[in-house]
Amino acid sequence: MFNLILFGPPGSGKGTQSEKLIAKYGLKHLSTGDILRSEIANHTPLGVEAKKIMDKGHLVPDEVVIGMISSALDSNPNTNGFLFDGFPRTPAQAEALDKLLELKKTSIAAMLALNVSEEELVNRLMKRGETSGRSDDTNESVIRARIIEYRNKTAVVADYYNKFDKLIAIKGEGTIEEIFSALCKEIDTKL
Ligand code: B4P
Repeated sequence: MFNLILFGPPGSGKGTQSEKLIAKYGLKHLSTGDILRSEIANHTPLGVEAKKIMDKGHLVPDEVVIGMISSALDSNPNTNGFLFDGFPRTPAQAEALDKLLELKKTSIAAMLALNVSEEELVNRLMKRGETSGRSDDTNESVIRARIIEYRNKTAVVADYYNKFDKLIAIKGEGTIEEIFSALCKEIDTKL
């Protein structure tokens, strides 16, 4: 199995680039944000609790997202590999992911980290909020809270993968195609 993490702050292009990467490399896309939004849309008890947290721009508790990823891994035994999008977002999630992959006798090949300035992040998310219907994209103070949460709890996850020499930084500003080719160039060296 060939497993990648697409990493970066909210609005850095993870969801956008994931769609293109899974099509090119035949990986299974696992986005914790998408799984949570599907729980919300289905009004499950998990979704009702998650919505309250996401609407404040905060992170959902580790045990909830780790449980979601564990079941998603079990449900896809025959995949070529996984593309993790928006996960792991804390060091505890990163450690749990390593253990889950070890049980499946596989590991992370690389973490691709998209770097984007804070003003560009806010602009992109406000723009998406005009059409997406996502309640966490329409209010600038919630968007800023998500960026602060990223700085305080998530940015450090890059150091975790850097220790294992798996971190690859990518410029996340430019056209979607330019960023996609920069990502592919790096991924191709790992195949
Ligand atoms: P996510 O769903 O992961 O969403 P996100 O961080 O907002 O970024 P996303 O990937 O969707 O956006 P993209 O950058 O592609 O998280 C949402 C919430 O769920 C979190 O705040 C948290 O509460 C919760 N959550 C999720 N995972 C969790 C976890 N593991 N632990 C705890 N809580 C968790 O795109 C943004 C916009 O930019 C788009 O409109 C796109 O069109 C545009 N764009 C993309 N590339 C561009 C480019 N090159 N130029 C211009 N615009 C571009």
